[in-house]
Amino acid sequence: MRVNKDQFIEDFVNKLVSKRGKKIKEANLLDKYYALASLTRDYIAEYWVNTNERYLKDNKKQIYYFSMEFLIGKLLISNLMSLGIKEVCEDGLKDLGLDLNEIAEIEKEPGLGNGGLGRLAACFSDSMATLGIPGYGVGIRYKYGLFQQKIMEGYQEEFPDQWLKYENAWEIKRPSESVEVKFGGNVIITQKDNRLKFVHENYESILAVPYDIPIVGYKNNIVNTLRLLSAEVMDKEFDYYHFNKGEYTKAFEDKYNTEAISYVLYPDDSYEKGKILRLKQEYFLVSSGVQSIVESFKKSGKHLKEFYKYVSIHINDTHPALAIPELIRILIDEEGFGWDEAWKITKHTISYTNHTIMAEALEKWNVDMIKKFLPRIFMIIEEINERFCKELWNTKYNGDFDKISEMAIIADNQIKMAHLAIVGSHSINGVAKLHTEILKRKELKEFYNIYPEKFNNKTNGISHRRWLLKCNPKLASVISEYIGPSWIDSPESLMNLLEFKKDPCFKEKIYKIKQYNKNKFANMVKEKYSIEINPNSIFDIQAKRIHEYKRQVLNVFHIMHLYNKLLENPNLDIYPRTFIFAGKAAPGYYIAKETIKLINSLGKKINNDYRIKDKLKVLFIEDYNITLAELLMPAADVSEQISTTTKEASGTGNMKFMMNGAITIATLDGANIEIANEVGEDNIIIFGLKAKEVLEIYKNNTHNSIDIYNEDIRLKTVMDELINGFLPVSMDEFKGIYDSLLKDNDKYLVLKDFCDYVRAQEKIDKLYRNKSKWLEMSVTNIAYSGKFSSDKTIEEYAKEIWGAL
Ligand code: OX2
Repeated sequence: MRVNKDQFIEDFVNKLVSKRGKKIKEANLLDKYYALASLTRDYIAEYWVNTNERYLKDNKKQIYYFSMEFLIGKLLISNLMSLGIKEVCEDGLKDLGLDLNEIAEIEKEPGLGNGGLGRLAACFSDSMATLGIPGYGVGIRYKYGLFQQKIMEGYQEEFPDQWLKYENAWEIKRPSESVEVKFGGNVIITQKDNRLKFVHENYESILAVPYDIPIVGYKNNIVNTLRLLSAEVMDKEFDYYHFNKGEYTKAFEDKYNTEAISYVLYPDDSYEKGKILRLKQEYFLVSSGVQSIVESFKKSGKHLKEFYKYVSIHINDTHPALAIPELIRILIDEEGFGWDEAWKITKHTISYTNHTIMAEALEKWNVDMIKKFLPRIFMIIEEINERFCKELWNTKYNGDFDKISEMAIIADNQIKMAHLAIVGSHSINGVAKLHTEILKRKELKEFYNIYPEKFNNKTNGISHRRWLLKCNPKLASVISEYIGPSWIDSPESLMNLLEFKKDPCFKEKIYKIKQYNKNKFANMVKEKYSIEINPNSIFDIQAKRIHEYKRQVLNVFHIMHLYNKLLENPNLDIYPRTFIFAGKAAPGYYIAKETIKLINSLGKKINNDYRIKDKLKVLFIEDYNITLAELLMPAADVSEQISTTTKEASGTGNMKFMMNGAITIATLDGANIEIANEVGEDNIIIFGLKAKEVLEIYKNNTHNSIDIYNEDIRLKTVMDELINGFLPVSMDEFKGIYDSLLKDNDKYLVLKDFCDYVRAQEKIDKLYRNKSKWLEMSVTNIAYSGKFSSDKTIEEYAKEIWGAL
């Protein structure tokens, strides 16, 4: 868009008056933020309206991306950048004596996601808008996002994330587009004209109120919509009968119970507990989403028979898989379709992404629960199951009861959501090549055998606009200086940087930018934690959810080992390193919380040990979120991607670090493999067991962690230090971790990979000393990172799954 500085200043000053009732002199930072955000939304509005109008006219396929999580990050700066007016605003504000970054910092980040899955949904939304794909995000407007993490005495403490405490400057509430979602009750079946009729009775109604957030395409005048739904009571705000009796809690009980549906995001990443409230959240999302889509489709005048030709509904993992029976319900009960046609329309409309093979993350709902809260939906799932089992019986598995019960959607009083998603959709994709292969050959092998055409791979991607252009402006600008700005529209042209990988002048610039970003980070650490870190040390970062399979403990063991070596010989020549950790643990995940305490205890001991002369520092930065990630990625020298091979479906942090020039130390897991294939083995440090070896170990149970413990004295020393008083905690503080590794035979193969990890870390120490070589590697990584832009991934989804390009 076009706005000049004078116009902007005038608009801003006026906005401050109209929105906040203040003049510049009296306005505080919050006033300035809300005035600027509101003005930016005004600027966006025109494009938003035009985009919606155009989508209606164009007759193109509309994509609805259903996700329980959207981790979009702060929006002010990125929206200004997408509008192409960031510089003008910055200048205008400067003239007024104001600083854009200071104002932008006060924005509250919507933490509506746990980690990779939610951030992926955000990157995809960004890419769809930028590519001009009519894509809508559909999610929940949780009143409280992922908890705020504070570290107290080394322990994680959780606090409510009050991101809506003031107001959300970007959203527009649309009460007139609210829909009713029904829970509970019973279904009456009647017969009329040879057709069964299903009438849902005695249900409880909840209102789903949409709030729309603009998703601004990058300098293309397109603005898509992220629709977040909030639960409200239908009509009766409170009960006068109880109120008059002075029973205030009772008077508001219904309202509270209803609204609780959209209160809190479940803080579990790759883990499902099967709780009723979560089930209600999931159905609330899909029912309101699907109802609105059908309504707006009907307004277009087209026949519902053709629904799937104009609408794709994509489900982000199985969490929104109830969209399948919900669409069937609407088509049959409300629109009068017969089963066969409703089934066909639904299957062709829905596609599904699987994000994990870990058993504890696979959703299973208790039959009685679904029956009670969603009686009609249960009937439909039963029907799908019956027809599917019959199909198996009549085709491939005649007489094979075991096979059929293994593949059934309903078995052992449970509904398996992955099976429902596979049977009721036309496409199932994994999120990296290895992950998709494991789905096809192992975890979902039986389904692949009968539906090979449904399975496909779509390796994850990240938005290079947020993860380079916005978070690392200095690097972005030097890249444009050397290869021109075309990489912003076509990220694969970052490859042109390879030409400069041996250019000393270019490399020096890259070095200086990294130093600048490291200094910025070090200053934050000093200010916030009063810890001095050496910006000339290697910044070695592991930032992600705390999970046993991600193996933060392996990283810790290596640090302890280095520390032991230094205690033995304080003059040991190791390159100074700062180990930085960040990430949240699910509040009920005991070992993950112990791991946080372990990192902090180790940090306390090492950071205060003068004997090792500041060669090592260990930091745990609290409250990892998108905002912190935007500071961390540009400051990293080393990116830790050390999951147990086969367990990390893809990873996306790996791509963000790489894009900012960090060197990855990694197992050949998830998308690490594809990163390694791009940059070549000289530009990434690979260690550890290969997928085949891990699968073999799991299959034949050939692994004994006690043997490894007894054979490797370095490892034995480190392990014993967990429980012998070496760390400044009670002796049994880390017994849980210790036992999981020895008594429980180390499910995630930490001990098995330790030796090779130490070797790989020694390689890093050597390589970093060769500045020229290191920078060459760093440039190579940046150059190939364009291949992991979510624009490319979304193009593949659009062409190969949605048929929308
Ligand atoms: C995550 C996966 O663990 C991660 O490997 C992947 O990169 C990300 O999704 C995006 O695809 N919950 N979170 C995930 O899976 C589940 C389930």
